[in-house]
Amino acid sequence: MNTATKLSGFALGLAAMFGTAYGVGHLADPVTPAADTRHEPAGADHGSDPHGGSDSHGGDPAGAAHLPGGLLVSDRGYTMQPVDAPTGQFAFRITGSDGAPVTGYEVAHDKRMHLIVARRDLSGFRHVHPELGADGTWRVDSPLGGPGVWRAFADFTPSGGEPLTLGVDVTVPGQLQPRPLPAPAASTTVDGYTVTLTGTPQPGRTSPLTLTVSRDGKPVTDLEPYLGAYGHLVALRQGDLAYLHVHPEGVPGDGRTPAGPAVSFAAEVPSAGSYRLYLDFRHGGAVHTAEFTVLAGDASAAPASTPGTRTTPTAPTPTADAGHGAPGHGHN
Ligand SMILES: [Cu+2]
Repeated sequence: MNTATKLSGFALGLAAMFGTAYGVGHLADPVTPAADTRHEPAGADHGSDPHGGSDSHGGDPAGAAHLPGGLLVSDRGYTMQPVDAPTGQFAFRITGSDGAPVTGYEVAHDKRMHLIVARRDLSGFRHVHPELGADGTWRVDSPLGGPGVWRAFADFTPSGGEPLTLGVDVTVPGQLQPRPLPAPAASTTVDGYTVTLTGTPQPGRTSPLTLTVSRDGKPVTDLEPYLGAYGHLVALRQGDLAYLHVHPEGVPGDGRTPAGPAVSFAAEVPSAGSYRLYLDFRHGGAVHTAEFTVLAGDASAAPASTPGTRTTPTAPTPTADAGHGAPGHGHN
């Protein structure tokens, strides 16, 4: 058996054992092509290691039911599969438990499919709406903004089913320039608008978050409905990009929800830590995205801020760890 075959077989074994890590380990390889060689000593240990903890990390169905959205590429029988697309496009399918592409979807927030992408350093957020082909393939002008490993989230509801968010890693080749996560701030600007955040998310309970929009020092009171609301808020957790779609309070035209300047949300985050919030709002006929970093819960509990190191070619060890599944797995 040549080395390449052996390593490839080992990688497949890892993928089978740590199904949820497959997307990271597999798709990170083009960015860090040397990663496979680092598996070899680990693989040699693997055979003699009783490896007692591994079962608790692999595909626990009860555990998956309690996970935040977007961490799994396959859940409840549905799987997100990127497919080849012409340059400049992004295409994927959702397959069902029979392996066939799903073609029936419910409309939620005005659309049958919400595709959200962010690079793994939490930069480059985009929220777009692909078109469904008769063969079950979703296509859209590529929202992937530059080199790196991106997380693509499909937020959808299959016909007759429950809402589901699947996530898959997609690699854009090229020289990666990781960006540090911006520091927490209560105010940000985008496209000439100033957006101010009040409220702090608290783990395990619903917390009010209010975003207030102004322009040139004046409150904006004529926000335009976008996807059935005056704002859409997505939160991504630093470290694993757990996905939270936060629902606004009230809907346009209900007689009590103002068209700005404040848009209110009820947010519940799954843990303390750093999150990046992305508010989509519509004004002047265009959709704008305001971004914030927030610390949820006890700030001291936040993980060390080392964004980008996992996908930096010069920092191979963390990337190799990512391919081995959950931190603390102990596979050394
Ligand atoms: Cu959407």
